[in-house]
Order: sequence, then C-alpha cells, then structure tokens
Amino acid sequence: MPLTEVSEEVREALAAHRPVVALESTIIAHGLPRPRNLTVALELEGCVRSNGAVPATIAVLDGRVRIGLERRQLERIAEDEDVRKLGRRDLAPALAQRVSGATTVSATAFLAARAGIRVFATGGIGGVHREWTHEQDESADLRVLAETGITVVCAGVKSVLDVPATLQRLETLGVGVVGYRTDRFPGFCLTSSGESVDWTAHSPEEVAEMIRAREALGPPESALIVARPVPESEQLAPELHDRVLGEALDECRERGITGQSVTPFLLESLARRTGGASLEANVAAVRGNARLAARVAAAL
Ligand code: PSU
Ligand code: MN
Repeated sequence: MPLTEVSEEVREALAAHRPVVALESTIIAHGLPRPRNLTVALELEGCVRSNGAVPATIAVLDGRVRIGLERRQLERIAEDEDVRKLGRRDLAPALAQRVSGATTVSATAFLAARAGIRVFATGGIGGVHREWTHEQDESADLRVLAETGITVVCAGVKSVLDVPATLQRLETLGVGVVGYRTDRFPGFCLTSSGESVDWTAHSPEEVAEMIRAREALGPPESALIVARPVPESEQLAPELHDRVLGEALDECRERGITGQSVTPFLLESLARRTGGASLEANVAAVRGNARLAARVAAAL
C-alpha cells in the first residue's frame, strides 16, 4: 500500500497472526473534549493490550495513512485543532494535499480491512439522522460497512440518530447485527435503544465462531456489527437523555449546523446539557467495546 505506514508492532503482529484491534481517531479528535480525549485514547489502547491484542489506532498524518500510532502521533491527533475529520471519500484528497486528519468509522474500517485487520472497536457508529424525510443525512459509515468485511464492536448507533431507520438500512445493506449478551439493540450512551436484534452472542468465543462461519462462506463482503450495551450502572439516565436530546437537536437546527459538523456538535451539546454525564457514558461504552474487541480478536 503506497502512502501507508504500518507501525512495526502492528506489522509484526499481523505477520505472526497475533490478535490486532483497529481503533478510530475521529472519536479522539472530534468526539471527545480536550484534554480528556488524549487520556481516553491512551486508555483505549491499554484496554486492548490488557485483553490480549495489539491496538492499531488509525489516522492520516502529513498525507500518510498511519496504522498504529506512537505516543507523540496520538498526541497530535488529540491536541492539534487543525486535524480534519476524514471519511472514506476524503482519504484521497487528504493524501494528495498532505494534510493530517482523524479517520471516522468509514475511513477506519476501509483502511483496517485493507491492512488485514479483522476486528475494529468504536463507540457508536453513524447512521440515518432523525428527520431524514426533510433533510437527507445518512452517515457514510453505512455504505462502507456494506462493502467491508470487518467486525465492528460498538454500542450500537449514536442515540441522536433515527435508530429504527438505521437498523432498516443495515438490513437492506446486508450488514450483520448481533447483540452481545442482549436481545435489545444498544443505544450508545443508553443500555437499550428499545429496538430488538435477531441474534445474540454470549461470549467472545461465540462471536469468533460467527466470524469464522462468515469467512467459511467466502470472503465477507459486508461488516458484522457486534453491539455491546453499556451496563445500566454506567449508562446516561434515559429520562435525562430524552429531555436534553430534543434541545440539542433544536440548537443544531437553529445554528444551521450541517454536514460533517452535525455529529460532533450534537455530542458536545449533549455533554454540555448533561453536565458531562453523556460523555462519561460514551467513554464507558468505548472502553467496554475495546475490551470485548480484544477478546474477540484473541479468540479468533
Ligand atoms: N463514536 C463515538 N464518538 C464519535 C464517533 C463514533 O463514540 O465521535 C464518530 C465516528 O468516527 C463515526 C462518526 O464514524 O462519529 C460519524 O460521523 P457522521 O455522522 O458525520 O458520519
Ligand atoms: Mn452526516
């Protein structure tokens, strides 16, 4: 892969078929406030390591794709305000213009799969935004997950989205959805979105068995979502969530926020309106996902 640099640690792990877990960087640069974001980024890598896998945080630095970041590279992503948000379609212009950017789920899943990484952990994936009948906004994450044979461990889709519509899209796109120890689809910073899932896995080994079965059917053409709920003790209080979400959506509309800024704005607005409680639930969810992803990768 030209223009791509895989860290020595990740390269060696992949060559030796040792477990590797991809981590995205948009959540660090645009999803969490500074300076907490750097602490979380380091913590996530620690969660992956202590559960038996090598973390591969992915980003674009000075026009080169980096798979596996060193400490100072992670610091740049967390601290530099000029770091752009890069979806799958932004990769080529970003490389050509030698810029630095954090990769979203769509860009990370694409780059991870190309590098031979089979498991990826994040918070909540993107999806179909509420009021999509008026304003078309569907995350590029969905299209890429429809075309990328990777397993994504997440806490469902972000609760600011239209969850039923997103689940419908995932079905149409052929993306597998499995609840982890639950028959409810998780709600990102909420334990449950209220929607149900058709399949449940009860252990990392069982998830690994599903991945092997997928691969036995031929190279997987679409992603498998392993949806792990944040435990009730760590979730955002649902009444509080429902109360402030409407306000956050109104604020987004009133301020005319559109495109790539919508999701970071809504996450920030929710955190502000819940006194940081949504942020804590978000961090708890990602941490748990990183741990589970490492165990799944190790079981493979
Ligand atoms: N999960 C989080 N926080 C985030 C994201 C996921 O807990 O900030 C990011 C991911 O990078 C995801 C992106 O791909 O939000 C979705 O952005 P959009 O809706 O603009 O596609
Ligand atoms: Mn969007």
